[in-house]
Amino acid sequence: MSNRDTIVAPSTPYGESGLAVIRVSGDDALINSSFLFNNKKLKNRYAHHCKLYSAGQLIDDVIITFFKAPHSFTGENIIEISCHGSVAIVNKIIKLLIGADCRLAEPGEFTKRAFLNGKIDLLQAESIASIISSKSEVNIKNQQRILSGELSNILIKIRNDLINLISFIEHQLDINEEDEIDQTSKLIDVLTNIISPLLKLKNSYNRGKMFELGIKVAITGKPNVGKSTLFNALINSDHAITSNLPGTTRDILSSDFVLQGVPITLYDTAGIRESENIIEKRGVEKALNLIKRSDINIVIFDSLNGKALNYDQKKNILILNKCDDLSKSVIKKGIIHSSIINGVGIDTILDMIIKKINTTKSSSNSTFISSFRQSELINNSYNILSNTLNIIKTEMIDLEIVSFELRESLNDFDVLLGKTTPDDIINNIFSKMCVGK
Ligand SMILES: Nc1nc2c(ncn2[C@@H]2O[C@H](COP(=O)(O)OP(=O)(O)OP(=O)(O)O)[C@@H](O)[C@H]2O)c(=O)[nH]1
Ligand SMILES: [Mg+2]
Repeated sequence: MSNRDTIVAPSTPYGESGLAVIRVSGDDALINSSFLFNNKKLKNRYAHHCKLYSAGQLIDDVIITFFKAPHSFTGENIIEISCHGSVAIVNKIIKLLIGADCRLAEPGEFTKRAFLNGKIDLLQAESIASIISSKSEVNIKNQQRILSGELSNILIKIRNDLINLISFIEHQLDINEEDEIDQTSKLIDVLTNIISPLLKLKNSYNRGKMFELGIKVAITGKPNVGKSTLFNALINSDHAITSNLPGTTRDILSSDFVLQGVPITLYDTAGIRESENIIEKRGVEKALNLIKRSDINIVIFDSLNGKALNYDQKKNILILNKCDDLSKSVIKKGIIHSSIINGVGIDTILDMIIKKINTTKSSSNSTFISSFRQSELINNSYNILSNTLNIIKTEMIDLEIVSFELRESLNDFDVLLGKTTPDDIINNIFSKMCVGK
């Protein structure tokens, strides 16, 4: 157990609310806070109804729960005070605790202590931060899997396999040359098995990032094809101005909604055409830029005015609009025929967005990574291991070099799990969390 000082912070946001929770953590949490509840004896993991007094004045009627170390979130003694959600009451209780040798917790310090006390590893700590900030059900589901240790277990298994492989190679290095048997095919097999789950994780990053941050869907096309009309229909509001004058939309408009648990940011853009008007020109530049950054582009063509062009259908959803004689939308040659103004085709377009998302989340039942830190380390170790495998396959191998490379990669796993992560990186991870987490 550590002898860290006692920290205190509200764990719920400041403001008017039914309840607010204040958390106190440290070896001395009980000693430092017991004056508040008249030194009442607290049973472990039991909700106690108490009245808090200061200088004979009632502060609030509260529920106090005591979590005895080491079976608490931080691994230290924790006191959780559930009071009425008034800023004045929360401030008063915190002020009194600070006067009794507690100090205000830094952002993420409770989670940092859980990490430092070995309750969770760094991947699990990162998943807590992601869960708190996430609006995406798919991401939350994945982060909960990481929090329960799924990603850690995959990486621990790869790390153990690497250690065994290194031991095997070091043993080979100790054997006399005349007793040596060619182990190349064994090395290739073992290393291939180590690399395979790593490659899966490496490839999951783009998908993971998309589910954590949401998916950008841009509505694009020539002027007057009905982009803003579709934008309004999809978000069910008259947010964008529509008119029969080509060049109505100039700036990019955006709106957020959630589709099957995935957060979507939908963008309406300026119609793309050559223009002498400096403002319209700027709008077209912005639209072209957005097309590059978006995950999905809805490209609209006007059936009354020109033909749908052949676009790549991987990232694009193609729509031929103003097919006003249709009672139901049809899809011909991969192009949705719609009459957006009459509400025909909206459902088909939404279905198509879901279909595109689902192809990208094809294996959403397996754990995916969404953190840049994790992705960089996994990429690095993947590159080292696959280069080493190629060398073993193609050249006369020098086992000393192989062993050196494997150790390099081993280091990435230790940093990933937080075993040897530099302090500044650890501080950076926790400081991004909120106070009280
Ligand atoms: N007939 C018909 N008209 C439509 C349909 N959808 C939109 N319109 C009309 O087409 C005109 C242009 O629609 P907008 O949504 O403003 O087109 P836009 O692509 O955003 O145009 P810009 O902002 O100028 O690029 C408006 O008068 C709409 O009412 C449709 O399905 N059928
Ligand atoms: Mg428009």
